[in-house]
Amino acid sequence: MNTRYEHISILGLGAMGRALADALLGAGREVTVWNRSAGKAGELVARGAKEASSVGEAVAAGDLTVICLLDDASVRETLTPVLSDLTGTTLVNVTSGSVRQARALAGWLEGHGVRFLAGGIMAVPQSVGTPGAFILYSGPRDLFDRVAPVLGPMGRAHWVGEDAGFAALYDMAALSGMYGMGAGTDHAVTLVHAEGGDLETFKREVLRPWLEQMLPISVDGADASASVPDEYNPAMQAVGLENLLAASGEAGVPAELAGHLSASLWRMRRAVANG
Ligand code: FVH
Repeated sequence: MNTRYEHISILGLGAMGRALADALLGAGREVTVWNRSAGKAGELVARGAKEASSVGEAVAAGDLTVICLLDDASVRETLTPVLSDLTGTTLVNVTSGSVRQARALAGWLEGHGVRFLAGGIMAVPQSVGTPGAFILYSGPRDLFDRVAPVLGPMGRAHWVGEDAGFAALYDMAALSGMYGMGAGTDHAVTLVHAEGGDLETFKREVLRPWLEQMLPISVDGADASASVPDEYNPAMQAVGLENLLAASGEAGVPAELAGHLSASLWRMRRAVANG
């Protein structure tokens, strides 16, 4: 197969779809856009994009279509009416969803003769196209190899396997890490604020350097069995977490904000109980 992917269509002009289209236009790609509701394409059209009046028109215009909608249900709702026109097209879905949704979507579309890649965006709209942004893809490696250079301006393309579910798997798991970190940092500043500490000083002089020191240890030491290495002394960690939870309660921080600490405490107690 020697399809040349020179013209890219984007379905979905939410914050992320607009950022993806903008990055592709900035790199000189030919871009056609479509959105369910009107009024979101103006700036992109001013920058050279074409606006399609229907999903079918958008898919037909592009050599490759990137789908960036709210969720799996909206992707299916959008593609179902044009299913018979999708045979022989190339679709890349970067809409967030579960692993099983991604596998089912791949099976459904490949069953209708679509060349399909699943994606997971490791960027926020304002970082799309910057050096730190990357996008996970899973599905056929040969298709990824052809598509990656074309979509590169959206974010560094990174293939994670033939299984269509893997982009979603790594995306969701990475988001779990991010939300865990966010829960910890939100709780940290709430505690400092509640006890009258200086937030700017705390963030700059304590939290950031501490987390920079701990990030590699935390990531490299992460363990799927939820066991705790002996050198971490789980009994000591459990006492420390109990103290931290007590300090949080004394300061009047809502218990819901300390849920991540309860999870860590559960893990330490389990390690102690398991010897
Ligand atoms: N924005 C972010 O920070 C994150 C970063 C990581 C990846 N996510 C995922 O990207 C998908 C799109 O996110 P978004 O930020 O563009 O989201 P919205 O701005 O809310 O835009 C949603 C678009 O989806 C369209 N849409 C919703 N429901 C339907 C439907 N039933 N049929 C057709 N289109 C639908 C919506 O259209 P409209 O409301 O303007 O008519 C927007 O185009 C998402 O999976 C994130 O998890 C972003």
